[in-house]
Amino acid sequence: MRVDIVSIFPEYFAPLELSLIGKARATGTLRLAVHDLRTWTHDVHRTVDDTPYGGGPGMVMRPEPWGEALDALAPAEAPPPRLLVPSPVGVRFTQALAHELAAEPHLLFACGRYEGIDQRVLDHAATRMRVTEVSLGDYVLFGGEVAVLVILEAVTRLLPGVLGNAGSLDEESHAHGLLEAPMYTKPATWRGHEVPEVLRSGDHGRIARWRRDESLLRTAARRPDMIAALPPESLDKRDRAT
Ligand code: 6GU
Repeated sequence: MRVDIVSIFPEYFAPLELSLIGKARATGTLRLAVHDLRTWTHDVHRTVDDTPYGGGPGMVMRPEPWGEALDALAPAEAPPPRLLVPSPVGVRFTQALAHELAAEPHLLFACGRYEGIDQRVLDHAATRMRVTEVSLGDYVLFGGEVAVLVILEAVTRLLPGVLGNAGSLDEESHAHGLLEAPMYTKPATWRGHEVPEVLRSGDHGRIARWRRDESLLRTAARRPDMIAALPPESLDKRDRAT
């Protein structure tokens, strides 16, 4: 997968050298480039923002540098990337969207700051490529940079070969619309707290049932919205009893 990121703070992306994302880059699974939006300014002050039409607080990112950046990174003659614009007015980022993005050959992230990017940049880009404004949740960040780190981490771990144990993708929280059961490792007793007996029993049927029950109880307590969204046929008779 190819990923381009445009931001006025390229330094935010230093952590993408680390850990499994760094490894995915080193092996070529992820071809990532970070670009400074000010590359596409031409005045001495390298201005990227101006006051909003119609008034109001804050500043808006001017369209010209963004237009040139998108022309350079998504040239008309090449297959268009999918443009992602992190924003609190975007669609909610979910595991389902992470899977969808992991199947794209080329993602282009446009990080806005201040009160956002001039709307015409998105409207014009939409005439040439798929544009998706994405939000992490119902709160406001200073800008899109941290959101891109979150989205890229969720997407990169879904790319083939990135996770050592692909089975963990199937069992994890959100894979089946439920939160995962609690996990334990050795020692069996620690500071007076015991690992549940069933997990030490070696009875795989009982263990699977216990994990399913814990998963349902946890999800019902913490995320009743996820229980409400479950297709009824995904619950068996034992589940309903839980
Ligand atoms: Cl993606 N960007 C900004 N600026 N704020 C947010 C967000 C994104 N998601 C939640 N709040």
